[in-house]
Amino acid sequence: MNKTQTQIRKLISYWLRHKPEDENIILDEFGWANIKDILAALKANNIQSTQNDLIELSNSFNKIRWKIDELNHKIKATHGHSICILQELESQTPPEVLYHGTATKFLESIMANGLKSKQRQYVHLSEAIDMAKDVGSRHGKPFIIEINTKKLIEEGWKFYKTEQNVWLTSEIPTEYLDFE
Ligand code: HQG
Repeated sequence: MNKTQTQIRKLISYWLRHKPEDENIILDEFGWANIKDILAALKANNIQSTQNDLIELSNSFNKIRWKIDELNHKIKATHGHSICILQELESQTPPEVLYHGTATKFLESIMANGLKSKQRQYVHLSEAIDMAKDVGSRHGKPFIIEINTKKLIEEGWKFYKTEQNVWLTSEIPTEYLDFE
C-alpha cells in the first residue's frame, strides 16, 4: 500500500521524537539526525525519497515540525520529543498569557496534579487560542487552559519558542493555571 504524505510525516516524526533506534537512526544530543539515515530508514519501509522531498514535505503541512539543515544534511524535530534532548534554543520571554489545549476528560486530573509533560520532555503551549484548540481536539472535547507566564518567569520557569508558535516549558503546578 502506498503511504500518504501524512503517514510518511508521522513515521519520520516518530523516529525523530521517540524511537530513532527502530531504524538504527542516531540522534546527537540536540536531536539532530543525518538525512541519509532517514532516507535509508524510509527505503527500508519501501519509500523512495530525497532530501528535497523532505524539505517539500516539511513545508507542505500547516505547522512546522522539523528543522532541516540543508548544508549539513541534517534534520531534527522542533518539538514533541519523548527522548531527552539538550535544548539549543535560548529561552525567551513569552507573551503574558499562553494557552494549553487539552481535553475535558483530563481536567479533573490536571486540576489535582498540575500540567504534566506525560510522555514528552516538555509541556507544549501556544500563543494562539485556535492552535491550542486544535491540540486539545486530538484528545477529545477541547478545553483551553490559560497560563500566566509572568508569575512563572518570576519563579524561574524557562520558556523556549520553537518554530511557529509552539512554546515549551517544564511541568506547571495547578496554582499557575487558569481554568475559567
Ligand atoms: C494532558 C502535537 C491528565 C495534556 C501537538 C495532553 C502539540 C494531563 C495530554 C504537541 C495532565 C498529553 C504536544 C494531568 C497534562 N493529568 N492529563 N496531570 N497534564 N495532561 O500529546 O500537549 O501536531 O503528549 O493536557 O500539536 O497534546 O504532532 O501533549 O492533553 O504541539 O506536531 O495529557 O504534540 O504536535 O498529550 O501535544 P500529548 P499535547 P504535532
